[in-house]
Amino acid sequence: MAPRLRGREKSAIARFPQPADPNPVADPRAEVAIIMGSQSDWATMRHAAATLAALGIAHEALIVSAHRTPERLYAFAKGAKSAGFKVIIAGAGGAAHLPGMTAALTSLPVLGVPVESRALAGRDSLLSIVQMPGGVPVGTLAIGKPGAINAALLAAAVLALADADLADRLDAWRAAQSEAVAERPADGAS
Ligand code: RP5
Repeated sequence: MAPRLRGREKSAIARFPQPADPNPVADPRAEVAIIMGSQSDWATMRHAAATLAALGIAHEALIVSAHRTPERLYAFAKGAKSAGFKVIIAGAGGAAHLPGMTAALTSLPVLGVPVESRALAGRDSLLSIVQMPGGVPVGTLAIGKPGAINAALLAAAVLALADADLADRLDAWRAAQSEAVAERPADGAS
């Protein structure tokens, strides 16, 4: 049974408007939800948002903490499919149970991004997310910014299966990436 939510808490999750900054506008077309355990995760997860934006994929970023806002997590995950999301990207650090808990509550694909923790450089996050027992999968990406970018690219690949225009944009993105790689290294280049 869904938890009973009170006034402010209830309105905070209605079609998942933003918890303040930095991404305050709910987009009714959003197919990808980017959730994260804390505002502090945004420095990493913003790279997923930027990659989706570059590919023209509507998305929504939300703070949903498994341990600080468990009822928000429950309401989000149970309602994500009917809200129109098709893929969930979940970033968390430390004892990072957000992706696994989300996957337990929805049949949507969940991609987990281990956020680089201060104490253990993200190894704790990685192991917390990647070691799901068989039966409830979380697709786990690399620690930090590369994982956030790749989560967005994987989400794009999933959506592109049913969206030929997006498939073309994704191919173009990959081609541009290839073209940007010089054949020879040079001093001062990055
Ligand atoms: C996790 O705890 C979050 O995902 C974050 O990576 C970590 C630290 O959170 P803050 O203490 O910075 O809010 O829940």
